[in-house]
Amino acid sequence: TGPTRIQTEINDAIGTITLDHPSKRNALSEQMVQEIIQALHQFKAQGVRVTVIRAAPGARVWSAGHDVSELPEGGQDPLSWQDSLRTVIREVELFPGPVVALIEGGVWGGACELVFACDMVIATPEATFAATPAKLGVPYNVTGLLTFLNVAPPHIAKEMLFTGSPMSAARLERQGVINAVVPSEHITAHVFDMARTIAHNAPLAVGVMKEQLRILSSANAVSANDFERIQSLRRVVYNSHDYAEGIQAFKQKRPPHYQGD
Ligand code: KFV
Repeated sequence: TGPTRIQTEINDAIGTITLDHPSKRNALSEQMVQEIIQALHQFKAQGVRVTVIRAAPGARVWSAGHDVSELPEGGQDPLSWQDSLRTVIREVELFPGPVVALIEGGVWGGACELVFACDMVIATPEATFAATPAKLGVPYNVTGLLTFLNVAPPHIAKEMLFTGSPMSAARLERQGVINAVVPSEHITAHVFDMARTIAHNAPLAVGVMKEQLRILSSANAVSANDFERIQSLRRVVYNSHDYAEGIQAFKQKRPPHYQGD
């Protein structure tokens, strides 16, 4: 049986992954993530030089982010090493060629980080990007915050993370956070032109530059002591009443009541 949450295609050494689970707004469930990872492995084995990740043409939601029904309700790190979002982001970063995000519609939460972790991002004027951990009470993890800091100026990263509000593609393009804003009728041609240009270049050189840039951009030294302090602060958050409240409120489709404990 083939994938059911995504569609895949390879043409001229360009692989396309289309997120295609509109009934759950392309939420990044364990199953969706496993299918994306399998596609990336298959692309690598078949010599794909550039991968494009998109939603179905005309989608109103690119992805609703982490599947909240799969987040623990408390007492456990929701974004641990094995978490599905963390796993798929590592796979994108380690894919041996560029991964280009083609964005139509709303990008939410963990999907916003996944998109920012891609090597290039092209969006339609209607696309929006929301970083939502503060909306749900989630203590975001260290590498996750680094994804934001590596692509956004600190004030923009903070505005996104502290407000959780959707930010327009136009504003993010002005800030250099995304590469281009292209109307929906031209975005596919634009992205595949870029992908073809890259695919005609020397794949080993491109892949090795990607790997060097990945290593350089995560070369921030954090001491063992500081890392353990951060983990203990995060533990306070995911053990809090507010974290459980945030997840339960989401599942019950009601606004959360946060009290700061
Ligand atoms: N997880 C699980 N199910 C989700 C979901 C999600 N993130 N987003 C939507 N769904 C389900 C929703 O429960 C409903 O299921 C169906 O998808 C359609 O959603 O069984 P049901 O009731 O049919 P609707 O009706 O809400 O769709 P719509 O009115 O079109 O609104 C779309 C959208 C995206 C605006 C809305 O679904 C939404 O606000 N979704 C949640 C977006 C969000 O806050 N994502 C952040 C998730 S937390 C996260 O990623 C992380 C790691 N973090 O730290 O914040």
